[in-house]
Amino acid sequence: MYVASISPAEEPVTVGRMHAWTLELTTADGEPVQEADIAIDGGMPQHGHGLPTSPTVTRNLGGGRFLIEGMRFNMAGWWELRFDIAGPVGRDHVTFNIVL
Ligand SMILES: [Cu+2]
Repeated sequence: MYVASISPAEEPVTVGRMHAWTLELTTADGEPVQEADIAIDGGMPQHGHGLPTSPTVTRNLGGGRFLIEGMRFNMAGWWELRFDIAGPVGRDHVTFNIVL
């Protein structure tokens, strides 16, 4: 239902540090999502553990952009980041894969 992209506030993303990300969301027809309830989950599929922190959306930056704070990766490897999005056109989810 949505087109989502994420970008870190700082690059490179390093292991062990807290970092912020921006999630950018539009509907499938390209309209920026102005309001949404967004839950964040994730973990390392090869290790069977979740995220070491509980990142949350801390600010709606407007224009379909949402600030996510409290993210930390405590080891190198393959991480999944899952976003559960309840917005104007319904509820959907997206998973990003990140290799550190
Ligand atoms: Cu791990």
